[in-house]
Amino acid sequence: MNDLLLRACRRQPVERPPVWLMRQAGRYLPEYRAVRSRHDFLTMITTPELVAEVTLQPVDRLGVDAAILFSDILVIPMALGQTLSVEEGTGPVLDPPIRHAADLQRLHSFDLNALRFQLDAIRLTRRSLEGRVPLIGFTGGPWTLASYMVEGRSGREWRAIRRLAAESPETVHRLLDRLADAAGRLLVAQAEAGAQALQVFDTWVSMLAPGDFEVFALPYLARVVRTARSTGAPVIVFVPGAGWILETVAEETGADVISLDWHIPPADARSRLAPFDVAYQGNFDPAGLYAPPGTIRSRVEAMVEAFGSRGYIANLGHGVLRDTPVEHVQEFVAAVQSCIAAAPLRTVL
Ligand code: 1CP
Repeated sequence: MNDLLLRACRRQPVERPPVWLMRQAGRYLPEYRAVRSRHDFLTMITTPELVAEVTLQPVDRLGVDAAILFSDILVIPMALGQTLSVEEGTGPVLDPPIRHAADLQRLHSFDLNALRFQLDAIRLTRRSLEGRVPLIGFTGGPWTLASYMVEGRSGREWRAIRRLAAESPETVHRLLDRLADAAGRLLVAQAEAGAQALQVFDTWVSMLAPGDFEVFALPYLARVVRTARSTGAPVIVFVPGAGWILETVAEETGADVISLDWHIPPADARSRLAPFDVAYQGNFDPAGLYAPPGTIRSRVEAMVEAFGSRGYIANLGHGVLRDTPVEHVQEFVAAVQSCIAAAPLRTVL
């Protein structure tokens, strides 16, 4: 098996850095749009055969070094009793939203049986992959999941959850506690079903002020990572916008890999994370993939050079944008894969 990803997560030597892309299965791929035109999003993520098919699309088309399960972080709110719909234009909607302490009583207790479709999909996808590349499982971070559950949809200001956190912090803590439990249990079940690495997406933590980050986000995220690490699978943490608190995230979560957005220069991330036993992933600006292929190649080479060879996974700083030309994504992958691991002597610590 191509185990470059797993070795890089553990900071073991690699011949070259592994590469995959967040949102590598999605709208920019014509073969994804073909499946999506026949099925709605919910049918796709709840039908193991369709999950396996779409998860393998970028592996076949791009030759990436990892597959990520085609699913969504919002399956947890679904399992807790909110209705999820994904609409063209508006994005995901969760109904009814949580707005008061009393709304928590309507939630179901978390039962993995409600997400059997996802675990079945992992088993089937592993069989379809036939050991070509490792399969990554994932969940949302508690703060991000709570944000969608309270807002009921994607927010720009995320006023509903920030208001609830200010007016009734104990309500938000009760919700976060349940979400940390659910996310941790789901990741353990994913690993048992065959996921070989686990990523936690805490996408919306950046809306929090520093003090609130430490109260509402970090302890719950850390709990999820600790639970997931008990499986032995490496855990990747993605907290975009948290460049200012990188060391705290590494130290408090104990993650194996920190996934970085493009606001942080690679050399800066490396020197700040050097005291921790942690690998890093990222951090190409997704909009940089609109550039001509020659420019993509030189920027990728500079990124790989700056990150160094040990404990580095090439990726974007966030998901692939939906109108990215496929050939440009192919150039990104090919450019990483033609890099030879830099000699250890060039590693600057
Ligand atoms: O075709 C469509 O209309 C569906 C669009 C779509 C897709 C392709 C949604 C709805 N989810 C997904 C798949 C998805 N979501 C994956 C699959 C694996 C892969 O990366 O290829 C993953 C890992 C996610 C995770 C996810 N969902 C996150 C965290 C990552 C991130 O981008 O920050 C978030 C925030 C979501 C919520 C969500 N679900 C769907 C959309 C469009 C969104 C984002 C909404 C928003 O911007 O607030």
